[in-house]
Amino acid sequence: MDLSNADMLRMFEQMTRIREFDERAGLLMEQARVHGSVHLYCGEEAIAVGVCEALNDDDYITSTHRGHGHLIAKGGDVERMYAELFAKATGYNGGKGGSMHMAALDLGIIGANGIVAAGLPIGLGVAFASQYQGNDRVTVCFFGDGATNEGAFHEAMNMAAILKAPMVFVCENNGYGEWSSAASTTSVTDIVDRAASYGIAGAMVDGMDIAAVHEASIEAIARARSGAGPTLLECKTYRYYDHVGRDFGMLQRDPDEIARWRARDPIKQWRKVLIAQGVFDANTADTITARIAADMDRAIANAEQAPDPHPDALYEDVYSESTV
Ligand SMILES: Cc1ncc(C[n+]2csc(CCOP(=O)(O)OP(=O)(O)O)c2C)c(N)n1
Ligand SMILES: [Mg+2]
Repeated sequence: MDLSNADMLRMFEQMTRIREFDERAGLLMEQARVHGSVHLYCGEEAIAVGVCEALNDDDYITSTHRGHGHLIAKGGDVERMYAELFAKATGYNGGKGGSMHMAALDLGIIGANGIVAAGLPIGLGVAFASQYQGNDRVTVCFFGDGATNEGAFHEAMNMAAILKAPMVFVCENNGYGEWSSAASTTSVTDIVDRAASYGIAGAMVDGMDIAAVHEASIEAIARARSGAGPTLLECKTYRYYDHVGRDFGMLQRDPDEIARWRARDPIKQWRKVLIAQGVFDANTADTITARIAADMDRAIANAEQAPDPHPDALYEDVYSESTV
């Protein structure tokens, strides 16, 4: 893997941006300043950034209910994202979608999705369209371990294998679906084992190690782009906070388990690598983090003051079909 200093720095900045965005999103939910719930990506940043750094700008992603990290990694503008949480007209969906439905088609972001595993068949459709149109775009579907127990996962995997669809299935295995452990709901320990039953390539990586995620993504994306078919990429990771918000009080997780994973924090690990390689020193790293934190505070202030959607917008972007 050939990463320039600029690449490594951008990856650090993007992970930090996601962390700072979601720490604040959790706080805004607790303060009841944003509408609806937010599912925080803290702890999982290396996956979104490691994968999206390997994509071209015109490639596609589908996301999940825990989608802020994917959107930022694919180039999402944080002020427009906060505006969407505040239900403002300047939000990505004009304030009508909220956290779980943000989409930015011009960035190749087909959409977050509140329906677990729904992004897989949608992504398959997008990948099929690319294949049909003869362009070389790749589609990445992000989803959790829980999603792999849904019928939609299995149907999409099978059909993607048959079509040799240009896509990569990225499973973020954080060990939990809502408040249930994967061990109590999922028949395999390693989700990657499910790739074999569809005859597609599989790879498993440490999702806390951005270099490992990135390297595996480059290989899987190249396979998809060359017409050799999809890959199931399992990234072992951990959700620092509760299923919804920071502390919903629904799950008593073992504090040692949380501490063990936090000790392997993806941003801290990458920061150490960059310092060791002379990309920056500790002071510069802190300055960058402080700058990004200040950017977030500014984005929140601007987004919160943005105009509400005009009542006339109620019927825009709405589709319904009548047979009457
Ligand atoms: C089809 C469907 N079933 C159930 C739910 C409720 N639900 C929301 S998130 C979630 C857990 C998903 O777990 P996982 O796929 O591992 O993602 P994670 O939250 O861990 O990132 C469930 C069951 C839903 N939104 N959609
Ligand atoms: Mg999970």
